[in-house]
Amino acid sequence: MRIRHTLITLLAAIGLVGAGVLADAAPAAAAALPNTVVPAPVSAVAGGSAFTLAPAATLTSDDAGVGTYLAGVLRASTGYALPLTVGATTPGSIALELSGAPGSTGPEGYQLTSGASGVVIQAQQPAGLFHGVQTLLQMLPSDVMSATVRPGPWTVPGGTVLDYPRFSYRGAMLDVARHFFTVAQVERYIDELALYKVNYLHLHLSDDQGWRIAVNSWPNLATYGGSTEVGGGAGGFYTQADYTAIVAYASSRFMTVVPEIDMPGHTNAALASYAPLNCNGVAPPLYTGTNVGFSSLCVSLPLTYTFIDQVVGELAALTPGPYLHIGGDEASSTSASDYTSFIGQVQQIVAAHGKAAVGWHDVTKAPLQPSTVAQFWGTTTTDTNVAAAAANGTKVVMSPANKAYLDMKYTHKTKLGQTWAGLIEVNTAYGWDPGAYLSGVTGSSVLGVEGPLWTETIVTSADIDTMAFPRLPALAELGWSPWSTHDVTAFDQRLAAQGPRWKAMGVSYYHSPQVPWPAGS
Ligand code: NGO
Repeated sequence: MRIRHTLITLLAAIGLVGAGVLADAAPAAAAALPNTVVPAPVSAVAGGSAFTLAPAATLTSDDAGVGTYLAGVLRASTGYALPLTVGATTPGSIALELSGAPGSTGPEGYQLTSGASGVVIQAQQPAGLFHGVQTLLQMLPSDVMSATVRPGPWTVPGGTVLDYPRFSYRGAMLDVARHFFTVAQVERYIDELALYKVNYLHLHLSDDQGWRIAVNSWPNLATYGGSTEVGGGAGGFYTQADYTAIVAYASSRFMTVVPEIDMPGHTNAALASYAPLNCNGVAPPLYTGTNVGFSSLCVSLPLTYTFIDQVVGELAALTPGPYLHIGGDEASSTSASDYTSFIGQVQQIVAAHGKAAVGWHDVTKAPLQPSTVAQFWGTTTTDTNVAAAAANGTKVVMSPANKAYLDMKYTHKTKLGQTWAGLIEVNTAYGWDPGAYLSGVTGSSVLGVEGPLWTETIVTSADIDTMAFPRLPALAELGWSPWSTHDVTAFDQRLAAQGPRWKAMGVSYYHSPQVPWPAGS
């Protein structure tokens, strides 16, 4: 106990006990997860001396982008010069190396070693360095996330972290159709997601209330179909240059954009923009309410497929990632046979443009191509169509609405959000195993996890932050961390360490009573 107390006193002296590092370590144990890191690493062994970043410290990196990212964060909060050398042969005080990583780290993992002389992060790919950098930032005091100079000291506990993801797909969805969000707002969310090793950003680009991406061959979609939003506001749309900027920004954070054009339902904005797309040739009015299920593309019309081919063609050409999301949810104005025929044709169009289709799990009612991915958004733990598809080889992204929907209220008192799938407190969002949740959809059938944020009630970046934090980190942890690390008490402690970081960054978050937030955060 005395050793433990001495250690805690030491850590308190360097300002880390507030953030919880090692505070719960067993007295003599070498192996202890740093209590500050979300998602929990595969292994974290404490040991050796701590490292303190000095004013004269230097940075080296084998990847210019990741080095520049780290330098940007550290220079802002420490005020140190931190000169960066790319491709140096002698390691700097913090060295990011694309060599020496154990094979187990794979394409996204890393090994971080911290000792008196410095910190070394080794990875096989730049993505691994980036994820290692996020871990390093979470091992530093929370003030490191401040945009203005703070006093420090900037100490990292000594030890070794070995880490890599459980699932290859760790996503977040932002609905930019119900309310439009600017490029800057999307980039802000990307930056927040990147802290938790999220690697897919799914953009819900079209719905009944708005069409948000310029399509050159069908210009009215954006200029007219994008001219409003839920509640009747002005809406907006991304030019193709805007979309390309988002894709590039996401890529700089090792995040792949998955664009969604929802169809055959959720298409009122498109049907309102072009009368000939309607079975009766009459364009309906724009829609600013929140009902679902009333619109459908005209499945029997040849023009429908010309339209989809051109829209998908332009979007696929702008999208470097492998996936294009076709929606497919809540097509209650489309007959079952029309739906099957439609999903069959759309999969072929998407494949012809070199992408794999993703669809909300409703698409499992139709025969699926081997490359098509289903995104489960149900509220039950059994779904015979999804299970049958999985048995047939379909990969599934898990977004159960009663666990993963970031637009559900936390409690009845939450001002924003909806309740149709239930109330989702942070421990509810954390309390399920994506690899064993849905009957018949286990193991290698599960591609990963995604937290969708629908925006019927979400208007500002502060609204996004309040609904995503702290639940998004819970989902990110389910996607990244091995199930063996799953422990709600330990998770809540590690989550608590994020509070002061969000405060330092100006991120609004829900102060869940389930989490022991440090005083003042
Ligand atoms: C459903 C519906 C969306 C709503 C959302 C609100 C899916 C896949 N379709 O999820 O249109 O915005 O619920 O929670």
